[in-house]
Amino acid sequence: MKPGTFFLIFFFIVSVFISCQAQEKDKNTNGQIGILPPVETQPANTNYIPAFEGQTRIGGLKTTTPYEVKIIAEGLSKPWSVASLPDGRLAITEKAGNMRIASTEGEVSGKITGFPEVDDRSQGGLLDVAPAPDFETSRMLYFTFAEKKPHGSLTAVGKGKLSADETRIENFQIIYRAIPYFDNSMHFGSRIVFDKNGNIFVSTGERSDLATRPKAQLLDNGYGKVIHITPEGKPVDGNPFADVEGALPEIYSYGHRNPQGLAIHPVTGDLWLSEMGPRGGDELNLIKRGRNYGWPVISYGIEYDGNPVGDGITQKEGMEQPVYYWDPVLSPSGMTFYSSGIIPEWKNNLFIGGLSSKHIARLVISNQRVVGEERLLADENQRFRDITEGKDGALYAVTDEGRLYRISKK
Ligand SMILES: [Ca+2]
Ligand SMILES: [Ca+2]
Repeated sequence: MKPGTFFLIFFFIVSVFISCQAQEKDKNTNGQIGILPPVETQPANTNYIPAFEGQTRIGGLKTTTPYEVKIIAEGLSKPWSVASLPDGRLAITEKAGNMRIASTEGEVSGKITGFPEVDDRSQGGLLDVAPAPDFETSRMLYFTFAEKKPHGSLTAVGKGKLSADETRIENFQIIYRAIPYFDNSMHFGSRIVFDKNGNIFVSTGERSDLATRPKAQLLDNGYGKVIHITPEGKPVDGNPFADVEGALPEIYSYGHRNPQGLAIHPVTGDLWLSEMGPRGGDELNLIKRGRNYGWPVISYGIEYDGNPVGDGITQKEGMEQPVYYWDPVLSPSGMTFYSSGIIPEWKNNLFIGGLSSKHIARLVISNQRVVGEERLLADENQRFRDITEGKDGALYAVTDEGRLYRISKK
């Protein structure tokens, strides 16, 4: 064989191998990989080094499918959560302590009441809502809220039945409390998702105070945790710390700061969580049973006053790395995976509402890593508090300013 022929064959084999690799990637990401410059162009707060390539400032990408953005309702009062009901309508909580139901055309109901008193100062209030998996027959809805007592507040989970005339939540029952009570109005988390067995994951915050923050690392309390409970509020059998002396049996993961986003991947079933960092260090985490997510020992952020958090370290043995982090900021709140085929390039992408960043982050995820990032609705100048997938394959998002958006195929 002439050397020239040899090299031709060699290059042929290499190029077949490369194209197979590319096809493999296509399957996982619908062909979407960030090849544009990263969407973040602002200087970072820190010069911390990522633990692996692509952990922050991944390549950017841009949706090619034409889509339209519509404000379908305005004037909501600090909506905190939006969730799709089985009939396609949207359940929306308002922070002061009531719910509303909106149609996908944006007709909004009156106030739906029947909740206990909530601590709606600052970051508290009536927070997340999720319909029970059997909502169509049971009409049960699950909520998180900041429960108010004379001696303080905490993140609580409650449930109640939507009345036939849809004006009240009947027989509201508190099924879980992330103890102890603490008298401030910060870092309550919190989101609820149902797993495939009908049990509930709930994220809770560490209440922000320097006195409460270390509790995120301790297993004797409900601060800075992912909690795994039954629909009755009991620890799920087989939880990781059930046999650990002094540990709360409902804890599933720990070491979280203020997780306001929680979603299950529609194909892999993986549980993903977003949490607010301090200055810098907003995180996206893949939640695994019994793991420690590091706060406040490791962080890619700094204190608001510019000092390091703790020892100023980003990695430690026995503590999980975020899959992705933002510095300076996303301020991640509610999030959802997109599972519909209506906009095929969005299938299995993660959409996260950004508060102070004022956009929706679209992340393409492949093999448990972020491989592309896009900013959506960045011209709207809104704090995006929650986003959900509609039964119609559109995305619906609520903002602190009171808007309900519909983002759908043109
Ligand atoms: Ca939601
Ligand atoms: Ca962390």
